[in-house]
Amino acid sequence: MPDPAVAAARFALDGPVESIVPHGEGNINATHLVTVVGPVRYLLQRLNPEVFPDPESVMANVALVTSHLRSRLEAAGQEDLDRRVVRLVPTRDGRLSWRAADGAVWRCLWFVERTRSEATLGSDAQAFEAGRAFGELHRLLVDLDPALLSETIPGFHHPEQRLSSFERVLRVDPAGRAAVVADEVAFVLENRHLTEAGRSLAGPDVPTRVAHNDAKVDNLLFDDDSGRAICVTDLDTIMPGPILWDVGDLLRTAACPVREDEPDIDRVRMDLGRARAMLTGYHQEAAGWISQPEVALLSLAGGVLVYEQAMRFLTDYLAGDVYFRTFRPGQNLDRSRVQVRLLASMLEQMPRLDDIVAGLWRNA
Ligand code: GN1
Ligand code: MG
Repeated sequence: MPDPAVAAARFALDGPVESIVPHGEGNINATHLVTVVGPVRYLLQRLNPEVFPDPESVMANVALVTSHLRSRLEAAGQEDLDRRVVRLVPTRDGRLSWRAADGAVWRCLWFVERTRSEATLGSDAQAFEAGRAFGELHRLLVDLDPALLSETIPGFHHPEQRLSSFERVLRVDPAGRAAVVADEVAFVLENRHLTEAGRSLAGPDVPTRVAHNDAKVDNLLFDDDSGRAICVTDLDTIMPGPILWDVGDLLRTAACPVREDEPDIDRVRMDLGRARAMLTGYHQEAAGWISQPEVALLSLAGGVLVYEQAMRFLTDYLAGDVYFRTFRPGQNLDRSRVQVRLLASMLEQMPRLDDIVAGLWRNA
C-alpha cells in the first residue's frame, strides 16, 4: 500500500502537511487524519478495492448527493453548512479521487471539527437525534432522482444471496471454525424465513429512493456543543433502493445499548425505549413523505437487517476474516454473536415494536 503521505500530496490541501495518523474504526476503508499547518484537518481515505470495484462511481454518487444536500439546506436557510454536509477536497488536478500505482483509490474530505461519532448511544435523546438525522437525510433526498446514482455494490442488501454465500462458506469451512459457531449457525438456519421478509422489503410497492445503506449510528457526527446529530457521514454506499434498510440499521445500532462487537453477550438486547426514541425522531422528519407500504415494513426491517448482518459477520468469521477489518482475534465471532442475540431479542419484542410504529403513525 502506498504511503498515505504520497496520497496526501495529490490533494489540494490548504498548506504543508504536519502530521498523518490512523483514524477511526471503519470496518472497510483505511482512514487517516491529516493535519496541515494552520491547523486545518482532513480525512484521507483509501477505498477498499475488494469492496468497491468501481470507486470512481462511488465518488460520483457522493459528489452528487453532497451537492444536493447542501443546496437543499441552503435553500431552507440553514447555517453552518460546512459542518452539516461532508465536503470533498479535490485533487490538485481537480478530480474527486486519486488512483495510486497499485490501483487503490484515495479520496480526501474536510474533517468536521467540534463533533464526535459514537459506537453506542448513551441516552434516548441521542437515539431520537439518530432517527431524526437519518430521517432528515431521506427527506432532503426525496427529490433526487435515484436513477442518477450508480448501484456501486450490486445486491448489497439481499438476505437471500447473503444466506447462499453463508451456506457455501459453511459447507467448505475453509478456516476450520464451523464447530465453534454451531449454535449461531443453527439459529441462522432456523430463521431462514426472514429471507422472505427480506424480499418484501424490496417488493414492488416499496419505492426506490436514494438510500444510505450503512445507517449505523457510528456514521453520524454529534455536535460537541448542542449534542445534536448534525452530519451524516460515510456516504460510500449511497445507492438507489428502499430506505427500509436504513431504518433497519438504525434499529440495529440505536436500540442496542452495547457495541456491535461486545464480548459480554449477556449485555445484548433491544432496548424498547431507545427504539421508540429513534423512531420518534425518524417520524418527525418522515411523516410528510413516507408511503404506507414503507411504514408497514419499518419494524420488520429491523429484524431483517440484523438477520442479514448476523449472516455477514458469521460468513466472514467462517471464511477466516477476509471482508471486515478486525483489530483483535475473535472480533468477527463476537460481532456475529451480538447480532444473533440482538435478533432473538428483537423477534421476541416485535409485537411491541409494531405498536410503537402504529402509535406514531396513527397520531400523525
Ligand atoms: C461496514 O465501513 P463501515 O464500518 O461503516 C459495512 C456495512 C456494515 C458495517 C457493520 C461497504 O461499514 O455494510 O453494516 O460495516 N460496509 C460495507 O458495522 O460492507
Ligand atoms: Mg463508517
